Amino acid sequence: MVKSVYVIDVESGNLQSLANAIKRIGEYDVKFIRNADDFEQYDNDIEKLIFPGVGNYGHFVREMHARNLIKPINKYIDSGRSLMGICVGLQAFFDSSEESPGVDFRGLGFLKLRLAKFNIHDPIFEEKKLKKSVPHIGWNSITDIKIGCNSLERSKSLYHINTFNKYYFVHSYAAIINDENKHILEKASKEGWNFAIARYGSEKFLAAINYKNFFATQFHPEKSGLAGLRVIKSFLESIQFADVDKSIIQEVVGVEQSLGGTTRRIIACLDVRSNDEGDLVVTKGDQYNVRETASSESKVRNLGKPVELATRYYNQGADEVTFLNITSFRNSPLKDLPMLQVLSKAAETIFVPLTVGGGIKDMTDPETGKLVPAVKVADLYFRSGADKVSIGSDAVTIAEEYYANGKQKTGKTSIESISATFGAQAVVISVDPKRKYAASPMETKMQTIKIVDPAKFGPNGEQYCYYQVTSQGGRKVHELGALELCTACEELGAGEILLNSIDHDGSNKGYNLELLTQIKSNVSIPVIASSGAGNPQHFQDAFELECGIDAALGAGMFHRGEYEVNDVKKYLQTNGKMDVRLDEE
Ligand code: 1PR
Repeated sequence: MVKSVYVIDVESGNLQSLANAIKRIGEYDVKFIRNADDFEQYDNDIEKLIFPGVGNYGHFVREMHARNLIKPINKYIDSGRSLMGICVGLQAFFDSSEESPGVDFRGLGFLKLRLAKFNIHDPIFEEKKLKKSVPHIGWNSITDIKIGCNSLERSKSLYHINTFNKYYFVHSYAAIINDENKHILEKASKEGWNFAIARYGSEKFLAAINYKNFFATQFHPEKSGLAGLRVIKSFLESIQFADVDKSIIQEVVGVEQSLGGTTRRIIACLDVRSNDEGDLVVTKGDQYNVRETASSESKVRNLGKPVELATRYYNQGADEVTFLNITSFRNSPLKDLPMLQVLSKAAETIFVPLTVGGGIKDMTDPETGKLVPAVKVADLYFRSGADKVSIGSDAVTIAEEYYANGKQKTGKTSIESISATFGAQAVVISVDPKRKYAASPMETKMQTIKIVDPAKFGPNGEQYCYYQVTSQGGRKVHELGALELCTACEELGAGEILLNSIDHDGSNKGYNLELLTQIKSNVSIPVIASSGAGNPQHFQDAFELECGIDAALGAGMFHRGEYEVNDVKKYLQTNGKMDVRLDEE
């Protein structure tokens, strides 16, 4: 008999993936509760209720109040039935958040904790003259599981959460354990609360909480691969404690954790476009030329089908999958945007974060002639299963206008509106820069890079260069540097940088390390190395940069079958002594 699982939906991000995860776990169907009336209608049937949330705490709590959900949720909990919170859903169990100060943003208050933002000036980063990337985006482990006042032995798990697997976190705020709230946590432990604790840099925070009939995770179990699916399954089957499967218990000698504690994140990227016959295919540029030869008459490289390849990379251990729609379908009616179908299908079988880019901006729906704001376009993608959207060309326009009007924020740009609604972590900026040589820094207003290796001097011996950004897939060059673009976008609320390099794209000669260093040394948000990876050593070169690259992306080398994703991870672990997620071996 198919059992129902109820999910509270306050329009806060990607619930499609959670529904897919629940269906993948067993014979369940998912029903959404959007307001008090829905609660009333289903109340007596509900045995398992999940409370997911993505993005902005204030938006989430405000919606809870606006939909009159506070009272029915409390009544449900008092009835002793099971409730699971996810991410902002966990945060709503607490009292308040620095993210949304003000009395009308009180949470459920089960614990009188106030959520705080991670500190970018974390001492263990500062001593290396680095800043900690915030949001905390990536795969991290649990350092300790407290059952009441005692630590759970490592061979046991709490709802299958254990200290060996890695879990996907994406948040800027957390219940950070500090001197002010230690007494609250100690009292709660004595009263029977259980806590899973993780660390990000030198800051320890609550990664999961459990008290009697409710349980919540700060990480996203629906995006944490098989390890995460086991957590949801344990909740649905009410398995609070269990032995850790022997296959999971692995101690790897000599591996060094990153400063933050997150693993080296490996992303598989699929550039998607329609071929000359109109089919959606995965392609790959060579310095952004996706045709088989230089001639524009030649065929578009066809490397496979988007969902098939993406699922293959997920099964190979990809920590994230990115789809870049490189020919935004300008004439496609909004509801028929081809990438929506790709994402819906991909989200059915891929349980790690999905990013989609290409055409994310205000658009006019050719069918209705109506202007559709970027935040609505993004919402369609989130509802189809995306966790992040990537903005390319529009970010260049926004940054140019931002500088032109004296760095005044309008609040109306795609970056600001999507970030404010879905959280900074949902907004990636895809940068398509092209090197420009300069004989001296005086030649340009942009910040230049001094070329150290004479073999890399310009054709006329230029010893400086800077990276001009392009839009429209490299076709339009702008008098704006990659650094200036990235700092503007960070100020406007972007949560991550996908740093491509047209010069290195498709070259198999390795990433553009000087560009990566310039950008990562000047922003406080995660930077993804992209373009040029041809072998596992290239990933290690990027992660060994002192600036602290957060993730690295590959495309061509995976599409051509030269390497699998886990080949890169095993190399990083054995050769680079780096901490990677190899949970699904
Ligand atoms: O401008 O917001 O509509 O977004 C368009 C998106 O499509 C941007 O993210 C832009 O980077 C991307 N794009 C546009 N044209 C191309 C092209 O190749 N002609 N893809 C393109 C650029 C960059 C990387 C690359 C990896 C791996 N691809 O994703 O695929 O660096 O390459 P590798 O084989 O070297 O590892 P908008």
